[in-house]
Amino acid sequence: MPAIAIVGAQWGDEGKGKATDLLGGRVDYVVKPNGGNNAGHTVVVNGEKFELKLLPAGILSPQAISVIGNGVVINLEALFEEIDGLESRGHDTSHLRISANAHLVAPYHQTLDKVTERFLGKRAIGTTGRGIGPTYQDKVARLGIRVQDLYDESILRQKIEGALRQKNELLVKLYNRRAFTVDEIVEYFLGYADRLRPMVVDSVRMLNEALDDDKVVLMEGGQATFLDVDHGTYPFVTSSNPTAGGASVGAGIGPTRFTRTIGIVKAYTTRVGAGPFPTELFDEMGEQLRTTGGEFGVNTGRPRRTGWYDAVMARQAAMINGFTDYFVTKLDVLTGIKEIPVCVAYDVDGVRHDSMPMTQTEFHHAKPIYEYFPGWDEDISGCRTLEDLPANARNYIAKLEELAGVRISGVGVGPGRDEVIQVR
Ligand code: 2SA
Ligand code: GDP
Ligand code: MG
Repeated sequence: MPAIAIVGAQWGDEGKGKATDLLGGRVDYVVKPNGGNNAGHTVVVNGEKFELKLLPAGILSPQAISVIGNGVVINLEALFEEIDGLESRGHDTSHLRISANAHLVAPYHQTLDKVTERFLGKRAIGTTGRGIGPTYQDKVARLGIRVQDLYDESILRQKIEGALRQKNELLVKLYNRRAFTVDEIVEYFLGYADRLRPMVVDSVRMLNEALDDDKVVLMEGGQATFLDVDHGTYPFVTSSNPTAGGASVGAGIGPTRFTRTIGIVKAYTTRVGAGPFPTELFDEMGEQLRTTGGEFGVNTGRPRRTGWYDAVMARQAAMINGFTDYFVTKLDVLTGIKEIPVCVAYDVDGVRHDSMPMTQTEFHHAKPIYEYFPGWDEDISGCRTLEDLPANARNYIAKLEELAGVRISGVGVGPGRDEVIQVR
């Protein structure tokens, strides 16, 4: 009954999509437990590139059932756009299931996301503008609209009336925007109801019964540990829990059923949006990582901020998620760098910290303390075992393993599905 979680260990875009795709061939269910169409996963299969946002990357594994879990917020327009996009490329999506308890992103959530960011000015979070935060806000405020509401029109109408009473007040009085009418929102949602209906399931029961039958269920986290609303660099975070605990809640699978939690970590670090980033590079090296690594948002196209690997974060993420193993991606991007710095601790106002400081103020003051490791020049994209790697690359991986205190079970050496070293 193995339930396995894949979790981003940094600020996202570590290559979770690729890791899921890689394991997807060997699992029975792939579940997205959190987030929405703010996520962006690029998966390259046989040279063909797929950019997934709302759909789990598992959708590319036809033998696995793909599930959008109860913890996800769904933009129906984006959902069908993605489904149509895949179908038009000859990819079957009939194995997609959607939780009746998942929440729906409404047009007013997207407007609110954008105007709130503008309102915050210099304090803006740098959200993806997809309405994710406002939808989760409504979920917690008990003003949310769920998938199942589409199938009871009178309930749907009542809920939308309730939500709009508050939203229109905000939009009109505070943000000087137009009010939404109940009819237009009801119409918007009902326009998708029939097409959605065959996919809607009691996903919690389905997944737990599958585990009872010894099926393998893989949870594919969106975003990442340091974007977690509880454990991340608050307030510069997303509005869900993209950690292993969040995967348990967002799929409705009890924590005792998890046998593995895999942290996906890049061999360097990136971040999109605002917030502290101790190892960030502002020089040509930062630009080199961005260009070589193709570090641009899948969803918004925004250039990602880049910096060196941060072992303090890796240890913290391992602790929060109880990682059983790490999968290090994009080692190939470091090829050609003479000496590779790795942040092993922070200097916070003259005091050394080997673990994450307690407060946000301290983290904002954290300066990286680096150790330097010799680089390599050889093309490593063809390596398939650790032994194939140049000695310095092998040494770099061994150091990351030692610093994180977690076994490294895989190393990415290129974007392709097969460009990976699986460590036995
Ligand atoms: P939001 O929209 O409310 O979730 O934004 C809040 C913060 O969370 C960050 N965030 C992300 N960071 C990295 N990657 C994400 N997905 C896309 C990708 C991003 C893109 O895979 O490339 O295309 O820009 C993602 N989603 C949310 C966000 O930047 C805010 O800092
Ligand atoms: P996710 O959000 O964690 O799924 O990651 P993204 O898909 O947003 O970003 C990761 C990017 O790195 C994608 O373009 C992947 O194709 C690419 N990628 C994943 N693993 C590797 C790797 O080992 N090497 C290289 N060069 N690219 C990789
Ligand atoms: Mg991404």
